[in-house]
Amino acid sequence: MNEHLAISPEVAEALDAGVPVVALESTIIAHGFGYPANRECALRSEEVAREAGAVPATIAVLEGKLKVGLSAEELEYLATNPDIPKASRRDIPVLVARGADGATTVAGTMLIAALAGIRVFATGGIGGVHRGAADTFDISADLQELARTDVLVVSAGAKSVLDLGLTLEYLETYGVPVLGFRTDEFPAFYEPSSGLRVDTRVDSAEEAAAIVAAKWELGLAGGAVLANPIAPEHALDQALLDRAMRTALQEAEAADVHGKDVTPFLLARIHEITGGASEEANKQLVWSNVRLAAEVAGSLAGRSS
Ligand code: PSU
Ligand code: MN
Repeated sequence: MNEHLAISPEVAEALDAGVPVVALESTIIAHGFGYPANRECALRSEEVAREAGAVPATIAVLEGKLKVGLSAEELEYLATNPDIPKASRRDIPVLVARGADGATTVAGTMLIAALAGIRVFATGGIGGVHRGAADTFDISADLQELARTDVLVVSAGAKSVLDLGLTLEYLETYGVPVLGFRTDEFPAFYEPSSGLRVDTRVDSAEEAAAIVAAKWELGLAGGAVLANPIAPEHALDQALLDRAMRTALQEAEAADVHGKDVTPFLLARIHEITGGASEEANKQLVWSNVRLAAEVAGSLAGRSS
């Protein structure tokens, strides 16, 4: 066991007993929503995992420890301190050495989940290739993490503020399977479809579990994306969304926002411009992803017993 890991007793017991465990990230808590929506999203996510038969393991770096499974107080601390920095792969050694706090991104959460032996992780949306990346080189470290770390990430696709076509190309190049859950298209977070096809459609949690199990049995390192479209009744109005995205992208450019600040800036502006409608959609899609992740984790646990 890694000396920097601090796994909660409940998660450790579940892992020992082969009970399904679902990892959850903390950037979404510190930077994905305002308070108290972030707290509600995080607490309800844990509840949804439990209702679906899995133990939730929310992941963050606290006082230099890689925490797997947080207390209610720790969740509250993350929800009320937006100053806690995003923690991706490159940041984690710095935080550990300094005994500092970090809210883990998809990349950061995946690598800590893998250290703890957790194979399934639910989030809202993954990072991706940003529009204009040919000039800025802004490609989320989430994609490289998917290429190297053995964790299945359940997400509602990615936001169309990103270049979704290039994001899929990148994942293809790095050998990351992208599975559409009951869809032939890659979902665009607030919208069930993006107009871009995925090559593999799965219609059940078992099918997704069988594919990642096969990948890892073959010794093929790296993760996979299970792309779960937002339910149509929770999807955002297309015109409102287009307007919000356009404005947010223009403002980011005008304000010269760079690096790890880009994604939180865009998310916050979209939430503001859509007047909370996107926040509700965001919560609903996260909970749907947690439910599906718990089912896949259950199916994987069943396969290995
Ligand atoms: N996309 C969302 N919501 C989020 C994020 C992305 O719709 O909260 C967060 C995730 O934690 C993701 C991170 O891993 O942003 C990606 O940041 P960057 O683009 O800086 O890699
Ligand atoms: Mn970036």
